[in-house]
Amino acid sequence: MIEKIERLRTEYSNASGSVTDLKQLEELRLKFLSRNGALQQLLEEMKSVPKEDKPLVGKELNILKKYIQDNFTSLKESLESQFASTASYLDLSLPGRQIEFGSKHLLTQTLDEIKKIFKGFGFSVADGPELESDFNNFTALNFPDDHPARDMQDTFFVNKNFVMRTHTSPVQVRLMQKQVPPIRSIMPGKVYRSEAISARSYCLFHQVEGLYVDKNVTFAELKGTLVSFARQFYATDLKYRFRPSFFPFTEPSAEMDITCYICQGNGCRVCKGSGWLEILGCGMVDPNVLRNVGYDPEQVSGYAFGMGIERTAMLKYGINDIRILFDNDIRFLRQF
Ligand code: 2NM
Repeated sequence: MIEKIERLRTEYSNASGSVTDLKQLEELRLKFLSRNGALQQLLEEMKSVPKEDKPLVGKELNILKKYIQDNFTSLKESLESQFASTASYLDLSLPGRQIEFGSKHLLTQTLDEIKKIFKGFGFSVADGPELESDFNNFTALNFPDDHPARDMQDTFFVNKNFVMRTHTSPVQVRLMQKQVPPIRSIMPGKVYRSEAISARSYCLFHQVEGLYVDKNVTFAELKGTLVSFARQFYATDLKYRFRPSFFPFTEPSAEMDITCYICQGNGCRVCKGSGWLEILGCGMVDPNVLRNVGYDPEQVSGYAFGMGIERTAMLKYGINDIRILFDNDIRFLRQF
């Protein structure tokens, strides 16, 4: 029996010495330490050892058992820590991970396209701060003191005299204040409105506004420019109409509609049965605005227009919820 114990010790010692990975470790466990393993078998044989030999054999068996268990535990720990480090997992034959390329957000793509068209008409691109004075955002633009847009419910007031701009028109005010006509610029950027968030409106969105001020600028030029824009941006063969409207900063003012791209003007869900889609607002710059920036309305005139970029992208690509443009869900973004 003592001999068997010695043999198992040697056998285990040789076997454990050649274990180099976790799979071999498991084989070692099965062979020596499991319920049917060699150690257990030897322990069972204790039953048949003569009574007088039991103390000695038992002692030797216990020493062997402790040796095997301790050795196995430390071997397991060292192998596990070794394989937990990445270096030992480095498999140079694995195929490389594919690098994901980003792309421009749909809003950026839409804005780029709008900019490109207006640059083609000779417009430059200007920008300005998102935090604006109440004067630049409202007063200079001919908003009366009691205009509802000044209401706390529509505008984010930072303090009594400063607001998060509610449109990009203040950039035009700044431009006119520091430059003499001719001015021919578009102003893209973020604007803020304190509105309930829904499928159609968000507290932040993007606008492009445009301005042309010079001697003898007419409404006919406004129409010509915007119709050319719409034909390049939406469809070459579209029909359009200008509906009278009202803005504090323009007189006369209009909204431009194009025939619905879904139903070709027959009436559908997107155009709410009318056959028309509203794409932008526009008008002749109000003489009061020209005066407020130091121009003489007897000498110069101008036209201006504005469109929401989210709305424009939604119209062009048939998107029915504005919030999806701000979610940054790549399943959506990848489609464009
Ligand atoms: C619009 C619609 C119509 C506009 C007017 C001016 C300014 F500064 F010249 F008076 N800037 N933008 C304007 C006119 C904006 O957006 C729907």
